[in-house]
Amino acid sequence: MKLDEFLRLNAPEELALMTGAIADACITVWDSIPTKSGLLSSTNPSGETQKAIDVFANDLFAESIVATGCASEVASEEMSEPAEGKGPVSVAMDPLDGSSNVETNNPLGSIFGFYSKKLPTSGRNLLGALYVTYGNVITLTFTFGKGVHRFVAVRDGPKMSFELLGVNLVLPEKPEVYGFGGFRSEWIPPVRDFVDSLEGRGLRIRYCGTFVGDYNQVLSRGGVFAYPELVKRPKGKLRILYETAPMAFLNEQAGGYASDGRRNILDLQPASLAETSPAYLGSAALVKELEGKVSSG
Ligand code: AFP
Repeated sequence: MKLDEFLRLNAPEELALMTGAIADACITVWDSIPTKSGLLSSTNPSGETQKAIDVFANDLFAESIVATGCASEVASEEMSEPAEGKGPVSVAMDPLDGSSNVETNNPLGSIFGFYSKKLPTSGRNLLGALYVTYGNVITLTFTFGKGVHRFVAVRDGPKMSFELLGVNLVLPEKPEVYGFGGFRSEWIPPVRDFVDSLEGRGLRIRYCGTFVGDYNQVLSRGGVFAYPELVKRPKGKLRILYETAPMAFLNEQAGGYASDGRRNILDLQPASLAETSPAYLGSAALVKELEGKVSSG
Protein backbone atom coordinates (compact mmCIF):
# COMPACT_ATOMS: atom_id res chain seq x y z
CA MET A 1 0.00 0.00 0.00
CA LYS A 2 1.19 3.52 -0.81
CA LEU A 3 1.61 6.14 1.91
CA ASP A 4 -1.04 8.49 0.45
CA GLU A 5 -3.70 5.83 0.54
CA PHE A 6 -2.78 4.72 4.07
CA LEU A 7 -2.91 8.31 5.32
CA ARG A 8 -6.25 8.91 3.64
CA LEU A 9 -7.74 5.90 5.42
CA ASN A 10 -6.01 6.14 8.80
CA ALA A 11 -4.85 9.65 9.69
CA PRO A 12 -6.58 12.81 10.88
CA GLU A 13 -6.56 15.25 7.96
CA GLU A 14 -3.99 17.72 9.31
CA LEU A 15 -1.54 15.00 10.32
CA ALA A 16 -1.99 13.27 6.97
CA LEU A 17 -1.16 16.45 5.05
CA MET A 18 1.91 17.22 7.17
CA THR A 19 3.15 13.62 6.99
CA GLY A 20 2.81 13.71 3.20
CA ALA A 21 4.78 16.96 3.05
CA ILE A 22 7.52 15.53 5.31
CA ALA A 23 7.68 12.39 3.15
CA ASP A 24 8.34 14.46 0.02
CA ALA A 25 10.80 16.78 1.75
CA CYS A 26 12.86 13.99 3.32
CA ILE A 27 13.63 12.55 -0.13
CA THR A 28 15.03 15.95 -1.16
CA VAL A 29 17.03 16.14 2.08
CA TRP A 30 18.51 12.69 1.46
CA ASP A 31 19.26 13.58 -2.18
CA SER A 32 21.07 16.71 -1.00
CA ILE A 33 23.37 15.07 1.54
CA PRO A 34 26.35 14.55 -0.81
CA THR A 35 26.29 18.08 -2.17
CA LYS A 36 25.17 20.07 0.85
CA SER A 37 26.90 18.31 3.71
CA GLY A 38 30.48 19.30 3.04
CA LEU A 39 31.24 15.81 1.66
CA LEU A 40 31.76 17.57 -1.66
CA SER A 41 32.83 21.16 -2.10
CA SER A 42 30.75 23.74 -0.23
CA THR A 43 30.16 25.77 -3.40
CA ASN A 44 27.75 24.70 -6.13
CA PRO A 45 28.61 24.74 -9.87
CA SER A 46 27.60 28.42 -10.16
CA GLY A 47 29.95 29.34 -7.36
CA GLU A 48 27.19 30.02 -4.78
CA THR A 49 27.95 28.93 -1.24
CA GLN A 50 25.83 25.98 -0.13
CA LYS A 51 23.92 26.03 3.12
CA ALA A 52 24.94 23.41 5.65
CA ILE A 53 22.77 20.30 5.30
CA ASP A 54 21.14 20.78 8.69
CA VAL A 55 20.10 24.35 7.86
CA PHE A 56 18.90 23.18 4.44
CA ALA A 57 16.86 20.36 6.03
CA ASN A 58 15.44 22.74 8.63
CA ASP A 59 14.32 25.31 6.08
CA LEU A 60 12.84 22.76 3.69
CA PHE A 61 10.88 20.90 6.39
CA ALA A 62 9.65 24.15 7.99
CA GLU A 63 8.51 25.60 4.65
CA SER A 64 6.88 22.33 3.55
CA ILE A 65 4.99 21.93 6.84
CA VAL A 66 3.83 25.58 6.94
CA ALA A 67 2.69 25.31 3.30
CA THR A 68 0.15 22.60 4.23
CA GLY A 69 -1.78 25.23 6.24
CA CYS A 70 -2.03 22.76 9.15
CA ALA A 71 0.67 24.08 11.52
CA SER A 72 0.35 27.04 13.88
CA GLU A 73 4.12 26.98 14.48
CA VAL A 74 7.16 24.90 13.57
CA ALA A 75 9.97 24.98 16.12
CA SER A 76 13.47 23.56 15.95
CA GLU A 77 16.89 24.14 17.43
CA GLU A 78 17.99 25.65 14.12
CA MET A 79 15.59 28.62 14.46
CA SER A 80 15.71 31.34 17.13
CA GLU A 81 11.92 31.78 16.78
CA PRO A 82 9.43 29.16 15.52
CA ALA A 83 8.20 29.56 11.93
CA GLU A 84 4.58 30.72 12.04
CA GLY A 85 1.66 29.15 10.24
CA LYS A 86 -2.13 29.47 10.11
CA GLY A 87 -3.22 25.97 11.18
CA PRO A 88 -4.05 24.40 14.55
CA VAL A 89 -1.08 22.03 15.21
CA SER A 90 2.26 22.92 16.83
CA VAL A 91 5.19 21.05 15.33
CA ALA A 92 8.54 20.53 17.04
CA MET A 93 11.30 18.93 14.98
CA ASP A 94 14.91 17.87 14.91
CA PRO A 95 15.45 18.29 11.15
CA LEU A 96 18.72 16.36 10.97
CA ASP A 97 19.58 14.20 13.94
CA GLY A 98 23.16 12.96 14.12
CA SER A 99 24.72 15.35 11.64
CA SER A 100 28.19 14.39 12.85
CA ASN A 101 27.47 11.01 11.20
CA VAL A 102 27.46 12.59 7.72
CA GLU A 103 31.19 12.27 7.22
CA THR A 104 31.32 8.60 8.21
CA ASN A 105 28.16 7.63 6.31
CA ASN A 106 26.49 6.29 9.43
CA PRO A 107 22.71 6.66 9.82
CA LEU A 108 21.02 10.04 10.11
CA GLY A 109 17.47 10.85 11.11
CA SER A 110 14.74 13.46 11.42
CA ILE A 111 12.19 13.65 14.26
CA PHE A 112 8.79 15.39 14.32
CA GLY A 113 6.33 15.86 17.18
CA PHE A 114 2.79 17.09 16.44
CA TYR A 115 1.33 18.85 19.50
CA SER A 116 -2.22 20.10 20.14
CA LYS A 117 -1.02 23.02 22.33
CA LYS A 118 1.38 25.93 21.90
CA LEU A 119 5.04 25.09 22.59
CA PRO A 120 6.60 24.51 25.03
CA THR A 121 4.14 21.94 26.31
CA SER A 122 4.04 18.46 27.78
CA GLY A 123 4.29 15.28 25.72
CA ARG A 124 0.77 14.47 26.97
CA ASN A 125 -0.37 16.96 24.30
CA LEU A 126 1.19 14.99 21.45
CA LEU A 127 -1.24 14.04 18.68
CA GLY A 128 1.38 12.17 16.72
CA ALA A 129 5.09 11.55 16.24
CA LEU A 130 7.18 10.59 13.25
CA TYR A 131 10.82 9.79 12.58
CA VAL A 132 12.76 9.35 9.36
CA THR A 133 15.82 7.13 9.07
CA TYR A 134 18.36 7.83 6.35
CA GLY A 135 20.20 4.50 6.47
CA ASN A 136 20.71 1.97 3.73
CA VAL A 137 17.06 2.73 2.99
CA ILE A 138 14.84 5.66 3.96
CA THR A 139 12.02 4.75 6.30
CA LEU A 140 9.19 6.74 7.85
CA THR A 141 7.97 5.40 11.19
CA PHE A 142 5.02 7.14 12.76
CA THR A 143 2.07 7.04 15.09
CA PHE A 144 -1.07 9.13 15.29
CA GLY A 145 -1.95 7.59 18.65
CA LYS A 146 -3.25 4.29 17.24
CA GLY A 147 -0.29 1.99 16.70
CA VAL A 148 3.08 2.47 15.03
CA HIS A 149 3.41 2.07 11.28
CA ARG A 150 6.39 2.04 8.92
CA PHE A 151 6.93 2.86 5.25
CA VAL A 152 10.01 2.54 3.04
CA ALA A 153 11.04 4.73 0.08
CA VAL A 154 11.15 2.89 -3.25
CA ARG A 155 11.92 4.13 -6.73
CA ASP A 156 8.75 4.81 -8.70
CA GLY A 157 9.77 5.89 -12.21
CA PRO A 158 11.71 9.15 -11.95
CA LYS A 159 10.50 9.73 -8.38
CA MET A 160 10.60 7.95 -5.04
CA SER A 161 7.41 6.98 -3.24
CA PHE A 162 6.69 5.28 0.10
CA GLU A 163 5.38 1.70 0.36
CA LEU A 164 4.01 0.06 3.51
CA LEU A 165 6.55 -2.04 5.43
CA GLY A 166 4.57 -2.84 8.56
CA VAL A 167 1.56 -1.86 10.66
CA ASN A 168 1.12 -1.95 14.43
CA LEU A 169 4.80 -2.49 15.15
CA VAL A 170 5.56 -3.64 18.69
CA LEU A 171 8.80 -4.08 20.58
CA PRO A 172 9.79 -7.78 20.57
CA GLU A 173 9.20 -9.69 23.80
CA LYS A 174 12.88 -10.66 24.22
CA PRO A 175 15.25 -7.66 24.36
CA GLU A 176 18.43 -8.03 22.31
CA VAL A 177 20.29 -4.70 22.09
CA TYR A 178 21.36 -1.70 24.16
CA GLY A 179 23.03 1.62 23.34
CA PHE A 180 23.90 4.38 25.84
CA GLY A 181 25.32 7.81 24.89
CA GLY A 182 28.02 9.84 26.58
CA PHE A 183 31.18 8.64 28.35
CA ARG A 184 30.83 5.61 30.62
CA SER A 185 33.07 7.30 33.21
CA GLU A 186 30.53 10.17 33.42
CA TRP A 187 27.39 8.06 33.82
CA ILE A 188 25.78 8.14 37.25
CA PRO A 189 26.55 4.90 39.21
CA PRO A 190 23.09 3.23 38.90
CA VAL A 191 23.32 3.55 35.11
CA ARG A 192 26.81 2.05 35.07
CA ASP A 193 25.71 -0.88 37.28
CA PHE A 194 22.64 -1.52 35.14
CA VAL A 195 24.64 -1.51 31.90
CA ASP A 196 27.20 -3.88 33.47
CA SER A 197 24.38 -6.38 33.98
CA LEU A 198 23.01 -6.27 30.43
CA GLU A 199 25.52 -8.46 28.59
CA GLY A 200 25.08 -11.18 31.23
CA ARG A 201 21.42 -11.14 30.23
CA GLY A 202 22.22 -11.69 26.57
CA LEU A 203 21.93 -8.10 25.25
CA ARG A 204 24.49 -6.86 22.71
CA ILE A 205 25.81 -3.34 22.46
CA ARG A 206 24.66 -1.48 19.35
CA TYR A 207 25.50 2.23 19.18
CA CYS A 208 25.72 4.35 16.05
CA GLY A 209 25.61 7.86 17.57
CA THR A 210 22.25 8.93 16.12
CA PHE A 211 19.30 8.82 18.49
CA VAL A 212 16.99 7.86 15.62
CA GLY A 213 19.29 5.08 14.36
CA ASP A 214 19.89 3.70 17.83
CA TYR A 215 16.24 3.84 18.87
CA ASN A 216 15.22 2.28 15.55
CA GLN A 217 17.27 -0.81 16.39
CA VAL A 218 15.63 -1.02 19.79
CA LEU A 219 12.17 -0.90 18.19
CA SER A 220 13.11 -3.69 15.78
CA ARG A 221 15.06 -5.91 18.15
CA GLY A 222 13.94 -4.99 21.67
CA GLY A 223 16.16 -3.50 24.36
CA VAL A 224 17.02 -0.07 25.68
CA PHE A 225 18.46 3.19 24.38
CA ALA A 226 19.57 5.94 26.74
CA TYR A 227 21.23 9.27 26.83
CA PRO A 228 21.55 9.10 30.61
CA GLU A 229 22.01 11.50 33.46
CA LEU A 230 25.70 12.32 33.66
CA VAL A 231 27.49 13.27 36.87
CA LYS A 232 28.28 16.73 35.51
CA ARG A 233 25.27 17.00 33.19
CA PRO A 234 22.22 16.03 35.27
CA LYS A 235 19.79 17.06 32.52
CA GLY A 236 21.41 14.86 29.87
CA LYS A 237 21.77 16.00 26.27
CA LEU A 238 18.62 15.28 24.29
CA ARG A 239 15.88 17.91 23.89
CA ILE A 240 12.45 17.05 25.30
CA LEU A 241 10.20 18.76 22.74
CA TYR A 242 12.17 18.01 19.60
CA GLU A 243 13.54 14.59 20.42
CA THR A 244 12.64 12.61 23.53
CA ALA A 245 8.91 13.33 23.96
CA PRO A 246 7.97 12.42 20.35
CA MET A 247 10.07 9.24 20.53
CA ALA A 248 8.62 8.43 23.98
CA PHE A 249 5.08 8.78 22.57
CA LEU A 250 5.87 6.51 19.65
CA ASN A 251 7.71 4.03 21.89
CA GLU A 252 4.67 3.81 24.18
CA GLN A 253 2.47 3.13 21.17
CA ALA A 254 4.79 0.21 20.37
CA GLY A 255 4.30 -1.21 23.88
CA GLY A 256 7.42 0.33 25.42
CA TYR A 257 8.12 2.80 28.21
CA ALA A 258 10.25 5.97 28.35
CA SER A 259 11.56 7.64 31.50
CA ASP A 260 13.79 10.52 32.51
CA GLY A 261 14.94 8.29 35.39
CA ARG A 262 12.17 9.35 37.73
CA ARG A 263 8.96 9.68 35.74
CA ASN A 264 7.41 9.08 32.34
CA ILE A 265 8.99 11.46 29.79
CA LEU A 266 5.49 12.33 28.59
CA ASP A 267 4.77 13.91 32.00
CA LEU A 268 7.65 16.40 31.79
CA GLN A 269 6.66 20.06 31.40
CA PRO A 270 9.54 21.74 29.57
CA ALA A 271 9.84 25.42 30.46
CA SER A 272 11.72 26.31 27.28
CA LEU A 273 11.89 25.01 23.73
CA ALA A 274 15.39 23.59 24.08
CA GLU A 275 15.10 22.07 27.59
CA THR A 276 16.84 18.70 27.87
CA SER A 277 16.35 15.71 30.13
CA PRO A 278 17.99 12.33 30.61
CA ALA A 279 16.21 9.76 28.46
CA TYR A 280 15.85 6.00 28.88
CA LEU A 281 13.52 4.30 26.42
CA GLY A 282 12.69 0.94 24.94
CA SER A 283 11.30 -2.33 26.30
CA ALA A 284 8.98 -1.54 29.21
CA ALA A 285 10.30 -4.03 31.76
CA LEU A 286 13.95 -3.01 31.25
CA VAL A 287 13.23 0.74 31.38
CA LYS A 288 11.05 0.38 34.50
CA GLU A 289 13.83 -1.59 36.17
CA LEU A 290 16.38 1.10 35.27
CA GLU A 291 14.01 3.86 36.44
CA GLY A 292 13.72 2.08 39.79
CA LYS A 293 17.50 1.98 40.18
CA VAL A 294 18.05 5.61 39.08
CA SER A 295 15.25 7.03 41.23
CA SER A 296 16.42 5.24 44.35
CA GLY A 297 19.94 6.54 43.74
P1 AFP B 1 24.94 15.32 16.57
O1 AFP B 1 23.67 15.80 15.89
O2 AFP B 1 25.85 16.41 17.02
O3 AFP B 1 25.65 14.27 15.76
O4 AFP B 1 24.45 14.62 17.95
C1 AFP B 1 23.61 13.51 17.91
C2 AFP B 1 22.94 13.34 19.24
O5 AFP B 1 22.24 14.49 19.62
C3 AFP B 1 21.98 12.14 19.25
O6 AFP B 1 21.45 11.85 18.00
C4 AFP B 1 22.83 11.02 19.79
O7 AFP B 1 22.07 10.04 20.44
C5 AFP B 1 23.75 11.73 20.73
O8 AFP B 1 23.90 13.05 20.22
C6 AFP B 1 25.10 11.07 20.81
O9 AFP B 1 25.90 11.74 21.74
P2 AFP B 1 27.33 11.14 22.20
O10 AFP B 1 28.25 11.32 21.02
O11 AFP B 1 27.70 11.99 23.39
O12 AFP B 1 27.14 9.70 22.57
